[in-house]
Amino acid sequence: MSGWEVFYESLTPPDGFEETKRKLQEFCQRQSPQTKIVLVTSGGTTIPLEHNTVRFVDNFSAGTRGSASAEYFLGAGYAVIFVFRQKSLEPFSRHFMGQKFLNMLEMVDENECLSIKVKGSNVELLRPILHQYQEVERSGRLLQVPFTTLSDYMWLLRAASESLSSIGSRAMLYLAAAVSDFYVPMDKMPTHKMQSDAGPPTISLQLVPKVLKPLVNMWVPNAYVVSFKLETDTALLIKKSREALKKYNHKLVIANILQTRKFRVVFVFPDTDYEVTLNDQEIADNIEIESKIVDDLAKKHDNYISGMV
Ligand code: PAZ
Repeated sequence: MSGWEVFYESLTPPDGFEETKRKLQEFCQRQSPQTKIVLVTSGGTTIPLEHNTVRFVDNFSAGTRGSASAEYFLGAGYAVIFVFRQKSLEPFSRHFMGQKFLNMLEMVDENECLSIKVKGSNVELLRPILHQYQEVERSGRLLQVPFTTLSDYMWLLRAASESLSSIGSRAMLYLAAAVSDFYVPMDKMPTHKMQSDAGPPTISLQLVPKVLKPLVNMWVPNAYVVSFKLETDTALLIKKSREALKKYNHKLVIANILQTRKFRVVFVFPDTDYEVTLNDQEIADNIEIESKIVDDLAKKHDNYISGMV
């Protein structure tokens, strides 16, 4: 068995996995024969430190990239499988997180009848979002699948990829989730909450095998696969992205730096690369970089489907 197979054997599937797998297959079969389907992964995986998990290692990702991109893919006519970290941002509802939504409302007391209204200009903000959301609900073009741990993510990624294999080149994978490179194997994890009176724990992390290889070569060999690369050291960004393309043989790496990811990414191909950016005016106008990323990718995907690349 190869490294990734041994790794999968050691992982427990998430609760309700068989039901989720059935939903994924049914979702792909239900779409019309021309519809393109994109799998968007979003948010960060956790690494449990105990079987009865009280503590875990997490990462910064809020799911902004993934949830915004999912919306733009829906706007471009795609059906979307959104595999996301539970409690991270989701398409549509992301616009109304925290107190933002409450601040859009006002109470109106008319003739002793109390009602709630959307305040003035917020109507204009809400209308297109609600409109798109309702159309997506009606057409059944969005399937949301939550994960928490690295193990959940791995099982769901494989199941979603395999469901997509039946639609060949009409499938795109847009792997924006921040997936841990390290984990604590099940057999190295204590059953119960670690106790401080046992002294400071030594936690030994192991490397997560790269599943992009089986994904590209075996699970969805005809899909348009796009991965993301996040770095904090600019000097490594393009080099590491090219190495990934060479190793896994997929179509494109979208490279970004932690601090500038909201207004600059680099599309890296085996022999070329270019920037996609927002200028000051676009930032002031609240344009999201994901709209540009998705616009560009949808064109590339069309060319790929028609055999032009
Ligand atoms: O979720 P978010 O919008 O805060 O961040 C997005 C991102 C930086 C996680 C994504 O653009 C990305 O680069 N994902 C891959 C990370 C990696 O290198 O594993």
